[in-house]
Amino acid sequence: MTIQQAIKPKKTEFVNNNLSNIPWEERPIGCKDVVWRYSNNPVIPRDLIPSSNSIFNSAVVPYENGFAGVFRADTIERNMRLHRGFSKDGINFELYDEPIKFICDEPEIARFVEGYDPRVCWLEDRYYITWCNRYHGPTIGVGYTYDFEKFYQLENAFLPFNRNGVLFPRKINGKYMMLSRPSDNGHTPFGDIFCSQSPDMIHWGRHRHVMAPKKDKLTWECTKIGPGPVPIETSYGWLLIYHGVLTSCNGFVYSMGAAILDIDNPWKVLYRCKTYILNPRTIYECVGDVSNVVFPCATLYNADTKRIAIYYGCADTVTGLAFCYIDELIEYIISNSQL
Ligand code: BMA
Repeated sequence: MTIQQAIKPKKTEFVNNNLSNIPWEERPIGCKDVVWRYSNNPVIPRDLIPSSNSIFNSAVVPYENGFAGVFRADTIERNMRLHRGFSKDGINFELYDEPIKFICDEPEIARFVEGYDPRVCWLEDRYYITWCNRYHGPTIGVGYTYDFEKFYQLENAFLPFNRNGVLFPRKINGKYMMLSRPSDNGHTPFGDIFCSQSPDMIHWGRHRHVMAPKKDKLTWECTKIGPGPVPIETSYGWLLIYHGVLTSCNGFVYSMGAAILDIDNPWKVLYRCKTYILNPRTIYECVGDVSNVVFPCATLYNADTKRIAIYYGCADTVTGLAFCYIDELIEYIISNSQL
């Protein structure tokens, strides 16, 4: 099977319908924050599987009667690998110790096995996975699964160097669309978000600039920004949760921010919240392999209850959960917007 054949849609019996029991905890009494943390964080400890040094920056989606995910686990040799896992409640996870092995008929693509910072997007009939894939430097790997058992790998979306590939959950104007953050081969002291289009998930072009860091003064997002979870479609536009980075005298500080993008032209930013919505404050966000990092990679959204659960990496070590109400978050973004 060639990569081109592999993307032909197949019938799937798996339905992405379980949003009723997303993890949830009400805002603590006295807390006024628009986003609040799960009281029992972290939900995924660093050593959940025998091979892991750390499990963070990971993606969870509804699957069958519970949840499934693709998880970034760095090994005790400090290799970066993607693992699959399942959960009944979105809080207690079982991960496979064996890393995901993508089925790929292109040896030139298949021979690179390093992967990190996955996002998972239900799109049309399958779960697409995008991740930071090493190919002569970081770039965006693209693959898919129907069942979280077999995983298929497509072509890399872009030339190196690029990180944080995030798909929109439906075609827009007949095209697949992906946000990403062109980078360098190291720890990248810069970075804007771009939006690219594709007719077939293989060929990506029509690149449009979305947002730059706010460099004019020292803000929480003055060094670089990158898209986080798959955007959520709302009547105001696409709700984008993203990360923004400040360079302090102690190094990078990664916070979580939010913006609303135009529904048909998602490179147009309608609202952009000038404050962060979550920043590193707890011990598990401030102390770890890389201190002072909150890095959102997935949300679960229940449109009936208007609840959002956000999965985010904490200090490049463990995985945390945070919560918000979508209406409150949108109101917060709009009333604190500064483009
Ligand atoms: C970024 C990525 C993330 C990581 C973050 C903080 O460049 O590599 O995986 O969480 O740095 O170290």
